[in-house]
Amino acid sequence: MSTNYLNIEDIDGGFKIISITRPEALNALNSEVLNELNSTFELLLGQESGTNGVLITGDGEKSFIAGADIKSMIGMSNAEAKDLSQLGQQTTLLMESLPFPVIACVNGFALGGGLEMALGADFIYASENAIFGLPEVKLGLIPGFGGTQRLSRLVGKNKAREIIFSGKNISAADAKEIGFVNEVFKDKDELIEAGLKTLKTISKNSIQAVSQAKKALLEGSDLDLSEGLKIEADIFGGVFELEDAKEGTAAFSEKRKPNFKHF
Ligand code: DAK
Repeated sequence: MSTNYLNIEDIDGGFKIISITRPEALNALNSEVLNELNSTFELLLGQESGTNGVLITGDGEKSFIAGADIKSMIGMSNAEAKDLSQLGQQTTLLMESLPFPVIACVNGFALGGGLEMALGADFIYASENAIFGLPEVKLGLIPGFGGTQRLSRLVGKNKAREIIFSGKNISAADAKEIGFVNEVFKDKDELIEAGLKTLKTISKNSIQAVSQAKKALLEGSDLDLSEGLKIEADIFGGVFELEDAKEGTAAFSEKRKPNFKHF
């Protein structure tokens, strides 16, 4: 697939680094970038894509994604704004449903739609220069790519209210303290190295099982505990149909390393 705004690097072991590359606008998301991300995620959704994990990052040092493209929103009609919002929401939904881990490696600005995109990954690593925020209310807007929904589920309603109502910038260290960044690294090189190391560690396990655990977490996240436990039991049952469960348990009893089927 040819892309104008994405640089997709294949890394040994079935990993990919997807870099958003629109330097003239600090990697802001216009509909072309969102469409390219959607097409890429749709391709990766096929199990035959041979992928065991993805890092999503922003090209260069200065910006992960500086938000939705503000200039392209000027004068938008109600219908156009809704279409853009649905396109961005679709991108984060596709990313969330990928059957392998996705880590957002945030370097520099992750504002507005940029933070919302990172929140669609499985978790977030950041470099020390990362700056997070949902400044939409400063523009007379509200977060439109899932920010009002995902951030509050992750950090609680009151913290989310403070972040969204104030539109303030949040440092990497504060984001870790609040709980939406897992780890902070010195610079972009260390950030990417750490992201790849984590993907490699995860891929020593059964990616089939990781994918099913991801599904259980996602499907159960909005339900009460008893409904969530039903989802977990269903998915747990389904895992026994998969080759890796047979291989993993057999390998344990035969005192050998499992030979998991990766995608
Ligand atoms: N959109 C378009 N262009 C952007 C941009 C953005 N979000 N951010 C930066 N740029 C462009 C700048 O306009 C500038 O272009 P030129 O003027 O040189 O042509 C270039 O990138 C470099 O930016 P600066 O010169 O401003 O660089 P600085 O280092 O001085 O400042 C900055 C960096 C990140 C602090 C600053 O650029 C800035 O404040 N950018 C805007 C950040 C922001 O407010 N982001 C949130 C955007 S709102 C919805 C759907 C989605 C959303 C809302 C509703 N529905 C449809 C309901 C989401 C909204 C957002 O994400």
